[in-house]
Amino acid sequence: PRRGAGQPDFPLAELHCHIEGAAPPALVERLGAKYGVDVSAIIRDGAYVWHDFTSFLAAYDHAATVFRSEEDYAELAFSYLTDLAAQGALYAEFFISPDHARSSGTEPEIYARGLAAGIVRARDGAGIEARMIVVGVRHLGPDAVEAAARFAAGPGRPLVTGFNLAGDERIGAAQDFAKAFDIARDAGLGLTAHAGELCGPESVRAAIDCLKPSRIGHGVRAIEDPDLVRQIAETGIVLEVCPGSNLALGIYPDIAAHPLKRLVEAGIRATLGSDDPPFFHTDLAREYELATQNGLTGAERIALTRTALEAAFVEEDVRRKLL
Ligand code: ES4
Ligand code: ZN
Repeated sequence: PRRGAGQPDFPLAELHCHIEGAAPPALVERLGAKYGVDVSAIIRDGAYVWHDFTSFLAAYDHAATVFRSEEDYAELAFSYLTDLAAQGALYAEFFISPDHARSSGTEPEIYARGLAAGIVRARDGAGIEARMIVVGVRHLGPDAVEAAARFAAGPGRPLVTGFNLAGDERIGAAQDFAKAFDIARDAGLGLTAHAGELCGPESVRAAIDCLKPSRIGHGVRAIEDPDLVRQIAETGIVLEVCPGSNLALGIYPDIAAHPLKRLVEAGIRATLGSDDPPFFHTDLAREYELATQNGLTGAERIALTRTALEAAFVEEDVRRKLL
């Protein structure tokens, strides 16, 4: 493990990372050249270029189109997970999107199979364990999100253990996606949903009430409603907090303004995630450093990892070995 100055001396884990959002710009440029896809509009001087959430999503969508073969996806998952293991992580869950697979001309089955091969390779090579969570993209509408849920629920989806609602939180109502979550729940998948990032506490409330997830992606803007903070603490819903992402997107102006410490002090169970690390110039080790800068104690940071393992969508025998 990478253990430089200031690196935590306890294991890390993350539950919130979008796999195409973890693609190193150099890998996207290499595959872009291989497949004749011009990526110069989204990568300049080796870094992704975007200026707000909408243009970030567009850059992400474009980067995703250069991953085409089963081996491209295996390489993507392997590179993400071995880098994470080098930071000291022992477990990760990452989001996969059948809609993004299709946009690159890849069958979602091939996409999931390639990514699963990357997980197995990283487990054998670096000792890190991982599972996949299928996302529906909310701005594509309820029918697309239901189709994603049906894909996640389908037979023969090795290492897929959860379902999530991603995309633009400002589009559509949580209620519109209740049927997709019923499909995923009935298939035995773990449930999480993005809310309380671009929109406020009313969005978190709607996600909890309509979709009944055990975890919320981000959820940080729950801090704006003390009754909601109490409810989340009392019910034990876990927040997948991504401070570096929030800073990059300007949700908070600086780390001192971030509500992580206040959420933890209110008794909310939280974990850390890197979300889309190279897009947001972050990685999981930096997320733990940001937690320190936000005022979390050593014990509170260790609890972030423990909560991740407790809230992970993983088989109980594997969880027991990790804890
Ligand atoms: C997202 Cl669809 C998607 N991809 C990457 N990052 C995201 N954040 C929210 N939705
Ligand atoms: Zn996310």
